[in-house]
Amino acid sequence: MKKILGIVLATLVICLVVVLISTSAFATTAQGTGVLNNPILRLWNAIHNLQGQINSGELQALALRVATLEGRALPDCIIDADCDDNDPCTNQECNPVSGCVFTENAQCDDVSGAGSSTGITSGEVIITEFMYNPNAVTDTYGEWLELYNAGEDTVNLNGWSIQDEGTDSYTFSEDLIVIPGEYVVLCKNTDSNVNGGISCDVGYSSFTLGNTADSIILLDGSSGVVDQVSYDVSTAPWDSMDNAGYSLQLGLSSHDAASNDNGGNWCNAAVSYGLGDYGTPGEINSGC
Ligand SMILES: [Ca+2]
Ligand SMILES: [Ca+2]
Ligand SMILES: [Ca+2]
Ligand SMILES: [Ca+2]
Repeated sequence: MKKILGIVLATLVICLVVVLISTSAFATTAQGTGVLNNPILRLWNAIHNLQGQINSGELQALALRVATLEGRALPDCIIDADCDDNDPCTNQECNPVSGCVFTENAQCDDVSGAGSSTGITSGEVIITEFMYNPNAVTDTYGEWLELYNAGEDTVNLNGWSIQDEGTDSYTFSEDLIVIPGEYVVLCKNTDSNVNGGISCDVGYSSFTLGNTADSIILLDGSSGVVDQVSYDVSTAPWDSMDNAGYSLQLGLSSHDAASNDNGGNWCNAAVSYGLGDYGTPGEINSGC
């Protein structure tokens, strides 16, 4: 029995020594010769050296030498490591041979609109609320409108536009991703210090909401009409909602592009924001 215990104990001691030798404390070449006999230590040092080369840029120099030997140019991204195409729908990486490689990511699966390669022309983005006649600040500062993604596809509003029946027109020139069930707020002025206290997702210009009658027409990147709302607060049923400082909001049971054509499905907001005007910019409507 004592012999067995002795053998077990000796085995444990040997294992402990091997583990100690394999730790970073021993993984140096400070033994004078610079050469290590122990294969485990050599492997350990090789890994550490490779790590150091990657960090120091020596890997780039190595890639350049390989490229030169193969008679091809070194991809630019090896030098400056910048492959960003500013497309939120792709991930990018630098391949040392072929250069920048872009792959579509899950963020924009089934995205419709600009920047998409899925071919979907429009989602069900609808107009759900708008402040046509603010009271706390002037119209130039305080007009805004709210869109809602009532569909099942994520949408990128880059390239989309808003128009009226006249000459007002604004085209969005930056990515604005709207996932299903999400609201976005478009503002005449995006500075919450002067726009009445609204947090905006994007600003627009060259587009004004008339204080009596007007239209909001939402077009996708292919100029297809996604939604339209036309209002006239001088006639029924809109006239009952003609109150300065109150947004016009779509009833919660009417959140589709056809139902919002009917003024009877709209009402004044009942919740105040910022400096005291009423509306729920970027949030679920307060109900009609
Ligand atoms: Ca106005
Ligand atoms: Ca207008
Ligand atoms: Ca409509
Ligand atoms: Ca709202």
